[in-house]
Amino acid sequence: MKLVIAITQDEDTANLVSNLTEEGFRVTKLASTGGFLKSGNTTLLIGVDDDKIEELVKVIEKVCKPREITTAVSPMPLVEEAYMPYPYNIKVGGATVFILDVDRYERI
Ligand code: 2BA
Repeated sequence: MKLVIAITQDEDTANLVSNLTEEGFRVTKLASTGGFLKSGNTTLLIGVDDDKIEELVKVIEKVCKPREITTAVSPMPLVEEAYMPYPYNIKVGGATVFILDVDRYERI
């Protein structure tokens, strides 16, 4: 069994959770915050049998679309004196997905 941790954009969450539950996946949704943009995103925990992983990844790929956003957050550290708000375009998502081995799974 695997535990999939998928960090997704809030805009895709409702659609993704619906698609996953319709396909028979069990999902836990957590509100999270990206460290770079300091804005909300969603972290999904999905426990899944090994033979279902590719199916799961396909659903995530289908629903979660990359978006370009404009932010004043700099990708490079700036010294305070040199700080000047400047709009940057950043491509966010579709999704950041971690796939971990599960030692043991119990539903009690
Ligand atoms: P944030 O940390 O808010 O990052 C949002 C987007 O900002 C990232 O999109 C990336 O395009 C950019 N970004 C992040 N850190 C950067 C940096 N040091 N320099 C330049 N650009 C940077 P994504 O890569 O699609 O990530 C979306 C969200 O997924 C992240 O939100 C974070 O919450 C999570 N994430 C991504 N990679 C992660 C990782 N290795 N570990 C834990 N969480 C991760």
